[in-house]
Amino acid sequence: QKRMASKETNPHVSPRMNGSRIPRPFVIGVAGGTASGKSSVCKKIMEQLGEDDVDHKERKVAIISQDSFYKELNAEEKEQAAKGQYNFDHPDSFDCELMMKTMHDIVHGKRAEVPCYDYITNSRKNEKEVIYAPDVVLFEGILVFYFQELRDIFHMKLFVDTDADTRLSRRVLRDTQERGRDLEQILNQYTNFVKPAFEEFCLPTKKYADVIIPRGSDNTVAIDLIVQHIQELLRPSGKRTRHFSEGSGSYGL
Ligand code: UZR
Ligand code: MG
Repeated sequence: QKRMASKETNPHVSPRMNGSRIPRPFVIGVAGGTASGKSSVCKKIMEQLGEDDVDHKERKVAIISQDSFYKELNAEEKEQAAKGQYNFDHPDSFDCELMMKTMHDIVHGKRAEVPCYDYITNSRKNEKEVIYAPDVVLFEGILVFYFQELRDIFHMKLFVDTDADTRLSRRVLRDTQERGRDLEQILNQYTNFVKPAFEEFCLPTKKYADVIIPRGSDNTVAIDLIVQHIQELLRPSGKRTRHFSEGSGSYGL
C-alpha cells in the first residue's frame, strides 16, 4: 500500500497516453578500471539509499553489472579464454544488442531478465536475474561510458578512480581466490589486454563522468554526498524536485 502511494508521488514518473503512470527508474552509470571498487561503491550507495526513512527503505535499488552482457564464446574462443588469450576488456566482447535491449526495458519501467555470468567457465549460467521496475538502477562496468547509446540513458555518471597498482593487486587476489586462475595467467592477461584496453577504451571515458570518486569505496565522503544528492532528486516533494525526461539522461528543473 505504502509503496504504491510513494510511487504515485515520485518525481520520476511520466504520464502515459492512457492516463496511467509508468514509474521510471533513476539510472546511475558507474565506470572505472578493473578492480577499482565499482561493485563496492554500488553496494554502499544501495545500502545508504535504504537507510533514510520509511519511503526510502521501501525503495527498490537494483545493481546490474555490465559483465552480465559478455558475449557467448564459441569453442575456439573458450580455448583462448582458458589460456588467458581472449580479450575481455575490448568493447567488442560485449553483446551490445542484448545489453541495450535489456537496459531499454529497465529504463522504461518494464520487467527485464539479466543473464548471470560465470567467470570460472567464461560463460552465461542457466539462471537469469529478473529485474522488476526498480526505483534506482546502478549499472556498473569497465566500459559503461564507452557506448554512446548506453551513456545517454544515465541520469548520473560516476567514475571510480583507483590507482593502477592498487587495482592490479586487488585483481590478483580476486582472480586467484574467486576465479580459479593462476598468477602467471593473471599477469599475462593484465599486461596484454587489461592494461592496454583500460588506457585505450576506459580511461578516455572519464571525461563523461559527473563525479569522479578517488580511492573508490574507501571514499565515504564522496559516497555520502552522492547518496544525499540522489535522495534529494528522488524526494517526492520539496523545492529541488526534478522531473526526468523520457528515455534520455537529461532532466529539467
Ligand atoms: P571488473 N573478465 C574475466 O576475467 N573473465 C571473464 O570471463 C570475463 C571478464 C574480466 C575482464 C575484465 N577481463 O578485466 C574484468 N579480463 O573482468 C572486468 N581479462 O570486471 O570491472 O569487476 O574488474
Ligand atoms: Mg566487477
